[in-house]
Order: sequence, then structure tokens, then C-alpha cells
Amino acid sequence: MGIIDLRSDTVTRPSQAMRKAMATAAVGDDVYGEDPTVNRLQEKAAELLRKEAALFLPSGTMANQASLRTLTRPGDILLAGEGAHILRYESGAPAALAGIQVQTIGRDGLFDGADVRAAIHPDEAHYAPTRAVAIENTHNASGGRVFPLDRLKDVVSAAQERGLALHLDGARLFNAVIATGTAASVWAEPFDTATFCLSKGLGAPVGSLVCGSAEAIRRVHRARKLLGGGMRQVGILAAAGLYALEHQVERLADDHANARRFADGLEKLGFAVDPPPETNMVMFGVDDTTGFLRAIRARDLWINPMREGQFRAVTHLDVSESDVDEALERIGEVVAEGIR
Ligand code: TLP
Repeated sequence: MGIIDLRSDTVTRPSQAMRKAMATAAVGDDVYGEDPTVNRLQEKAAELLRKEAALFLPSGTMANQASLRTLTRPGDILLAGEGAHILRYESGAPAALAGIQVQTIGRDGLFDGADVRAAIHPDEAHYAPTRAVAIENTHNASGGRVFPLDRLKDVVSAAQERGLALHLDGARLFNAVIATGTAASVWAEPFDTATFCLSKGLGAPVGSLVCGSAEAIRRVHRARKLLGGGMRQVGILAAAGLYALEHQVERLADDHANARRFADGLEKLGFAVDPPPETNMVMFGVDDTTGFLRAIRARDLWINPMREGQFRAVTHLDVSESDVDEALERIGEVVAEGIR
């Protein structure tokens, strides 16, 4: 067996069937709004999240940042959970592109209405105004956790009471849908702008959607253009997204089962897995980050450290149950060498 790549669910390659859908897609110039496949994808996304409109963008980062620009003004504060992708992995974009400050609240990506209320300063003459709240669901840096629906509703009522806009970073929204059985439209309902990515667990090579009211999407469309995200005959990529939505949503359950299988195996080898996997990520502790990384790499097992002493393994379309077992075998060999 060759390389087993558990670095992220972004590493999947399009299948022959997906490539065929891409090769035969009808296309047009999307900057003129004339690409029929992009239009079909946007309609499908809006329908799934039960919003008036949706827009196709090249990346989850651009989907987040184009949205945030429309919800805030320079100098504003955006509230987000600890380790939010928006803050941690988007190259400083909230400050650079929207001119906003991100203030983290709660713990491990989760927070509630009281955290939102407590974070708002009463006096806008001295403090930056808090304008919006972002929720990441599932939450990447805390191990693919689902934001519990009752806590989400509590956050929404605090935000609405204080007149704050709501943004959903739903890069892995469909993992939350499959893990809970709660529809995407229910998760997305209170948000002014709600994103999801085609290029993560859904297995398409590229692309994200922002969904919202017709007015919200008109504004995001303008921000996309400003950020250089207007694309042309991009139905070729939208076709991959449509294929993913039609064929590769239900199978996320397999990734979740594989993550649990991997976590169980790691625990049997004596690793601490924390938190227990809810979706397709497994966070586990190691004593020797550099040594462990070197030893698994030498065995063609690719897993990235999240921080010193902690690795994140992600299951996906290109990882089978037997790959998981093989990955555990290789880690077993590393442990036998005294590295963990
Ligand atoms: N996450 C990537 C890395 O950037 C860390 C990964 O491998 O998990 N929101 C969330 C919650 C994400 O996890 C990601 C990508 C994005 C947004 C950005 O998506 P892209 O990479 O399409 O810009």
C-alpha cells in the first residue's frame, strides 16, 4: 500500500465520474451570469439552505471574507469562537480586507448567548462597535465538533437582541448535517450569510458557496469581484460541485465511521484522543511531535500536527476502512520503536 494521506479532507482527487461531469458541462461567461452550470449549482445551493440566492466562489476563504466585508465596516469587531478559521488560517484577511478586529469568545470554538452579551461594550465612543458574530460548524481547530443546535439558537437570540449580523463558516456544514440528521436549511436559517465548501469532505476539486437573501448575495457578489474572484467558463468546476452534492453527501457517514475506527485504534495503542470524534476529524496527543512526524512520514503516513503535542487526522473520500487499519498498523510500528 502506498501513501495514506490523512492531512485534510481537501486532498481528495476527482473520480472518473466527476471528471466526466466536468468535461461535458455546458459553460458560458459567468461574469456575465451566463454559465448555465454555475447558475444550476447556485440554485441548488440556495434551495438546500433554503435561502433566496447563492454565489459560487473559488475558495472557502474568499467566501468568508467576501461575506464579512458586507456585514461589517472598518473598525468593527467580529465575535468568533476560539481557533476560528477566519482568524487563524486566513492570512490576516479580516484586518487586511475588511479592516475589522476579531475577538474570540467561549472555548474550543463553542460559545453561548451570555458570551456574546458579555463581549459587547456599551459605549461606542471609546470602544470598537461589535457588529457581527461568526459561527464555524463543524469547528475545525477543535476537532470537527458540531456546534450544538440549542447553543446556536441561544447565540442567535443574543445576536438578534443586540442587532448583530450572523455569519456561518459552514466549510463542513454537510458533515454536521450527516452527523446530526438536522437539515442544512435548519442550521443555516438564522444566518445573514452562510457558506459551505465543495472542496472539503464533499470531494470536489474547488469551490465554495455563500447563501443568503437576494440583497446579501448582491453585496457578496460585488465583494467577490473586488477580491478578484469573478470567474469565466467555470461551469467546468461547478459541474464537479453539482456531482458532489448529488452523489457524495450521504457517504460522509463513512468518513465519520472511519474517524471513530481510527480513534478507537489510537486509544488501543495508548494515545489520548480528545475530543471524541463527532465527524471526520481525530485529534490525538503525542509526546514527541517532531519525532512522531518524522517516523510516520518515513512510513508513508501523512498526518499534520495541529499544534505542539497534538495531531489532526482527517478521514475523507480517498481513505477506506482498510487504509485506516493500515494507518494504525504503521503507527503501531512507530510505537514499537519507542516513539509516541
Ligand atoms: N481548512 C483547511 C486549512 O486551511 C486549515 C483544512 O485543511 O482544514 N473554513 C474552515 C472551517 C476551513 O476548515 C477551511 C479550510 C476554510 C474555511 C477555507 O477554505 P479554503 O481552503 O477553500 O480557502
